Amino acid sequence: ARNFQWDDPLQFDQQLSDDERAVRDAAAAYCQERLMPRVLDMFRHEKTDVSIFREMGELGLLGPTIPTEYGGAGLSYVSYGLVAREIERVDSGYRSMASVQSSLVMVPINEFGTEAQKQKYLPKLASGEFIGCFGLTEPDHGSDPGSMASRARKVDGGYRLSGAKMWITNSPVADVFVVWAKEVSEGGAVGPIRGFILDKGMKGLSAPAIHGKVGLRASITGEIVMDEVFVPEENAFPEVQGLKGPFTCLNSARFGIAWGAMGAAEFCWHTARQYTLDRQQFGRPLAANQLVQKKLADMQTEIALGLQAALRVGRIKDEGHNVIEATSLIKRNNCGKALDIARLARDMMGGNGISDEFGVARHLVNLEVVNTYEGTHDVHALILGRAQTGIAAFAN
Ligand code: TGC
Ligand code: FAD
Repeated sequence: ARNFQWDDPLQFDQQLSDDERAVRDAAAAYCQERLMPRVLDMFRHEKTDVSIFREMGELGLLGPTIPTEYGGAGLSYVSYGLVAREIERVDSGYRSMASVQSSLVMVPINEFGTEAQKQKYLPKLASGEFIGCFGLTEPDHGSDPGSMASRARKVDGGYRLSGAKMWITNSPVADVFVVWAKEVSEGGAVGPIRGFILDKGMKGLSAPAIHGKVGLRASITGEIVMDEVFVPEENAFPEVQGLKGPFTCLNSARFGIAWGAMGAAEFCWHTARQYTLDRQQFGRPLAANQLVQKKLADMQTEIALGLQAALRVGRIKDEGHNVIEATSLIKRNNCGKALDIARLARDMMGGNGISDEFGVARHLVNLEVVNTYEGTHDVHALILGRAQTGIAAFAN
């Protein structure tokens, strides 16, 4: 019997367990029923609906990999990837809200936090009662966070944090700020990067919104401004030092983004396929043209391969092995390919492709951001280049 399914050509579905399919289906139902109807208005008017955090929290979509004793769902990385794909099938901005909370805020607290920090923050982040953000990028230090200018000056009982973080997802609505800064000893010596948990309302802490983004408009972005903010010792991560701290969070977030980008690409592919089947020009469907079919075949191929790659990396990760470079490979490939697919789909829909009503142009401008954040497309090439030549192209 022929069992070729055009929308699952490599039988991705059959490689999932029943539990994984159940997680995927629950996420898909929520995303299609609750998020999809809201996205056009929120994107068009640059609105962020914070109730989405609570809704996602109720369904266990925040911190899926965090142990259940701290309110997480205790699921595998593959399940986390499946959830990211369903959320981003609707909008990369919603996936951003969730992946920052899950990977960039809950992961470091779980990995590096004290027992008291875990008890205090994780259950409320998992339920969506607290909203979290992650401050690494600065106005003058993006791809090179190791050169950051933020400082944590050691003082009696804690630290005084000063500096500015730029392009921070969720910051204007955040209750919890995971911030990275270089420690300065009481004698004035600049030490390693350390991580701190700041609470909304701390004196000297503010988070103004950044307006006018042409992509990711349903996800609020802001700065984090720290003017001599006193952070008690109990709010510092006690042991982790150096770039390993923030990069551990990025490993998890980049993995989810590689899956999410495929969800956005699938939306664009399916929309373009249906559109070209329905739309008649020259007396027949657009889909009857060889040029159009070639584009659909290219989309199908890249998505099928990208999903297989993401699943493979997820399986290795779930076995507990190191996948740092493999994560760069799938983040770079899947975001770049998704962006190409969104552009093709936009073109295939002619003038309608430009309208936000059809969703494809929205995905296209979102994916421009997704290709840039969490390590740009080219920075991931340099990580892979270093890993195969032994030469760091970005070093002095
Ligand atoms: P390098 O010499 O490579 O490494 C310094 C130290 O860090 C360790 N390390 C890692 N540890 C764990 N995981 C990783 N992926 C690691 N990569 C490196 C490394 O072993 C070393 O440790 P040690 O003990 O020897 O000191 O550092 P470098 O400064 O040369 O790095 C260069 C480069 C380009 C690889 C790196 O800086 C980089 O990845 N830049 C990109 C920055 C980035 O991704 N920023 C993301 C900001 S967050 C964000 O965008 C959120 S958007 C989320 C959303 O809204 O969804
Ligand atoms: P730059 O580093 O200045 O790069 C500019 C260009 O130069 C890129 O094309 C890059 O590939 C290239 N380039 C840089 N170095 C090299 C090199 N050595 N060789 C060749 N080419 C190079 N950050 C956070 O910390 N937390 C967040 O929550 C967060 N959310 C974000 C949300 C949005 C909407 C956006 C747009 C960004 C967000 N970021 C966040 C920041 C994001 O991670 C950075 O924008 C990204 O790392 C790139 O840094 P940059 O913008 O400073 O660009």
